[in-house]
Amino acid sequence: MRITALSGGIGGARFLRGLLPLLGPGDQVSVIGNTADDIELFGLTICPDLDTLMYTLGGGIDEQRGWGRAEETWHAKAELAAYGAHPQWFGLGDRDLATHVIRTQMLRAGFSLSDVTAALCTRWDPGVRLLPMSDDRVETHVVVASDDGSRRAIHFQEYWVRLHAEVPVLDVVVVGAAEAAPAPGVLAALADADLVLLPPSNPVVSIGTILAVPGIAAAIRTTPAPVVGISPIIAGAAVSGMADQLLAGLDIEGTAAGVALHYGARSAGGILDGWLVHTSDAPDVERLAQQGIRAQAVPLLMSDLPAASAMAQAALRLSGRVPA
Ligand code: FO1
Repeated sequence: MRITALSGGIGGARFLRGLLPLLGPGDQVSVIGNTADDIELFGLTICPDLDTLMYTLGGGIDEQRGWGRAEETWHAKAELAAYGAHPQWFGLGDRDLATHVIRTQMLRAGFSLSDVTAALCTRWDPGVRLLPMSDDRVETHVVVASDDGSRRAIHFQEYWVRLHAEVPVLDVVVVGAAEAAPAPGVLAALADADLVLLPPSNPVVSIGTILAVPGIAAAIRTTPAPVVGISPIIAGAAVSGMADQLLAGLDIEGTAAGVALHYGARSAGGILDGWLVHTSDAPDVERLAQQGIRAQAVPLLMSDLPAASAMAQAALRLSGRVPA
């Protein structure tokens, strides 16, 4: 079975880590990773979601943070701060830096982000084909209100890491998306899939940014594969991260059903066939059925690997596709 998943960082990576043990030798997984979180710092190109997927599935992730490397040290960060280098709010660990150095070196040599990602994955062997959503530069900027009432756009990482998503969101702009092309293999991974999954990633800055790349949403709408998503919202709150604030800022209903309806039923021109909601959101199942989305209420708290596998199992069952 060929499974293709769209994914951001921590939530999507942990879900996929639960999916892989359910699969057999005849199954293969392609992951289309969000690159709109990417940021250039100290001359280095950093791809947080691709790295979180690669480290989580490759066994190098720091489990407590959910991002960056295990057994990390922060000497380079301290040295940069000692020089007064900015920004100092983004944590670049010593082990993690090697990934950014290799990536930047290869990009400067003319390799595409897809080539770089494949090269880095030969070390980490994540067990999936990890595809950037695009090889072109796409960057999420969040429009926030300034103290003097004016609006300003800041990089998503500044909004999230420096401001802890504590300022009201007026808009989210995915800079460069309209001019970007899907990376090689992305559209085929969707058209040729036996199953397309939307893990519980952030619907605005992870899944939404992937869908903003021209051609990708259409490929999901037209794939013969069933499309099944997992709600990142439980009882009206994001399990982690800042989805609540972003959904509110964009006037999208911040509930399990609200996110599903934002994606839309495929029968109504959207991208979803099925949607898993947490048991506490069981009332949403009927509401979604009336809108053409087949929903099911199962436990969605991804507290550990078995919980993630149970969620993945429920998604496979809901899709009607069981592994070989
Ligand atoms: N998240 C933080 O909250 N603080 C950080 O200092 C930080 C550094 C960082 C470095 C590399 C990397 O790959 C991810 C990093 N993240 C950090 C997480 C990152 O902001 C998020 O994982 C994604 O951008 C959102 O999913």
